[in-house]
Amino acid sequence: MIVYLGVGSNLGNRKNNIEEGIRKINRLKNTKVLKQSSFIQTDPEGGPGGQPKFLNAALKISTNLSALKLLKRLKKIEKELGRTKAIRNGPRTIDLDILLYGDRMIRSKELIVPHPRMFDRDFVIKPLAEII
Ligand code: PH2
Ligand code: MG
Ligand code: MG
Repeated sequence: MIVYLGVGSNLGNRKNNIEEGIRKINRLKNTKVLKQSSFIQTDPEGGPGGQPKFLNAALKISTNLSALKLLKRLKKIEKELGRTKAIRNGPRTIDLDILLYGDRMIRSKELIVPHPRMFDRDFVIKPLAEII
C-alpha cells in the first residue's frame, strides 16, 4: 500500500525529531520511506497561543501494515520521541498523521482517512504537493 504521512514538530530539536521519526518508520516491518518532502517552517494553526513555530514535512511510504496497525505504530514512535501532553493542537515533539492510505476511505472511531483537515492546511498540502 502507498501511504502519505504528514509530519510536524514544534518542540526541542525539530529537525532531529523528524529525522529520527523517519528512521523509526523505516524500521517498521515491511515498511519503507520512499520519498520525503523538504522541511518548511510554518506558523502554528489553532491550539494555545504563543507556541513555537512548526517544521512540517510530508512522506510517501510503502507498507504492508493495515491502516490501524500503522496508526498504532506511529503513535508508539510519537511516544518514543517524547510526545506527552494531549492538548488539542498543542505543542509536540512530533506528530505523525496518516493523510492518505492508498485510495481507501476510512471512517472508524480511531481513524479518519483522508485526513479530515488536510485540505484546509497549507502546512500539509504544500509539502504533500511536492512529492505526490
Ligand atoms: N498541527 C496541528 C495543529 N496546528 N500548525 C502547524 N503550523 N503545523 C502543524 O503540524 C500543526 C499545526 C495539529 O496536528
Ligand atoms: Mg496533526
Ligand atoms: Mg496527530
